[in-house]
Amino acid sequence: MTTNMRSKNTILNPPSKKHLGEQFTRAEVQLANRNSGCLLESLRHDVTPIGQHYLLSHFDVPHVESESDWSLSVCGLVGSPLDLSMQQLKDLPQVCREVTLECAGNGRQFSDPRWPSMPWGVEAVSTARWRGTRLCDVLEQTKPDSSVVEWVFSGADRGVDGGQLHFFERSLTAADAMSPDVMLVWEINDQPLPPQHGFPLRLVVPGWYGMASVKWLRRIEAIDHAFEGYQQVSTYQYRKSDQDPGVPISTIKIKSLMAPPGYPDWSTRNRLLEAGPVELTGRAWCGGGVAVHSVEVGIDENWFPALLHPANNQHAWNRWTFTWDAEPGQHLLRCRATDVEGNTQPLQAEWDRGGFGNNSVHQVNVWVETGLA
Ligand SMILES: Nc1nc2c(c(=O)[nH]1)N[C@H]1C(S)=C(S)[C@@H](COP(=O)(O)O)O[C@H]1N2
Ligand SMILES: [Mo]
Repeated sequence: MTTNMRSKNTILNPPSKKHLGEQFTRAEVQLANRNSGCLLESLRHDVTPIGQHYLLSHFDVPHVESESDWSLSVCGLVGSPLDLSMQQLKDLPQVCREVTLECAGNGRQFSDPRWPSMPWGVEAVSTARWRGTRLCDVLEQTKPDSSVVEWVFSGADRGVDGGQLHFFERSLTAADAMSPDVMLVWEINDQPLPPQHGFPLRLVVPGWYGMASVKWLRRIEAIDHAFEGYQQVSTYQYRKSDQDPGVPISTIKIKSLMAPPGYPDWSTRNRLLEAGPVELTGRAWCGGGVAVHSVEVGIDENWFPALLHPANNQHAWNRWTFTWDAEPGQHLLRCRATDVEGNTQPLQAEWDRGGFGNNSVHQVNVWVETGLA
């Protein structure tokens, strides 16, 4: 961001942010009520039902009555700028893909001390069937200049963070934007996008953490330098300390979750199970075009190989299953995935200043009894 832009949009008395301890604040609970995680039982679906897909919107959901009110402008360092209606976009060749999205802040509540932001547990991950058109085809139509370094994607939502008033904007390098995987999307699970998921148009960047998939997309601009907007450089960086300039967050790390077995205890979500054989199941996924290699299930201190089922496509999660002969008593169940490059989920969360990229293992507390009626 230029000095000029920074001073223009700087708020004089921004709310201060400090790391938090054990107690959750009212502000965090308010964010948690606006932004929901997937229901863990929905992990049994290959495609997360609409309404159970996790949700993360930083500012207000823009008010858009009709897609006829919308157009996408593609501008900047291009020979032929475009202004496309939704109908013109829908007339382009369509692609439909199942893609697993995960929020980079998933697992933040386990980081100690914790950054004041959306206090995700483990649930900020889902898989949807997205329909749209390839971004690269649209970009190529504009005859981009050879000086283009990045493409900036602007959402219609605007708000304050870190004392800066800004639209939600993210960039991709010219090479990443031209990947045939990246989609301009208007449908989720065969329905028009609901308002909260980006109606009428969003970007979906398979294999990347969710922040790259800009919702309410209304402008794409070609620029000849690295974009320095707030959501690009001031946040979404892995940082070891307040002073650390950070490493940009991009693709999704190897991770897995378990669909909690048995019956939930209402307030703790701990699980009650009947003794005997029980099929444990869950999902494992990894971004950046790297496949999942294997999943292990932890029963107390022992680890066992799970059966890994093929994914529906390269951007969607895998299902895993494991049959456990549950014995009476209390147990800790865990799952741990490894990718084909040999990266394995850590047992403990690695601390990050913003609480990003926590891919530590999922833990489920169960108690097993005999003779449940
Ligand atoms: N315009 C806009 N796009 C956005 C966001 C946002 O706040 N505004 N949130 C991002 C983040 S952080 C995530 S994880 C995903 C979540 O997408 P979903 O709410 O459809 O699940 O959207 C991304 N795209
Ligand atoms: Mo996110």
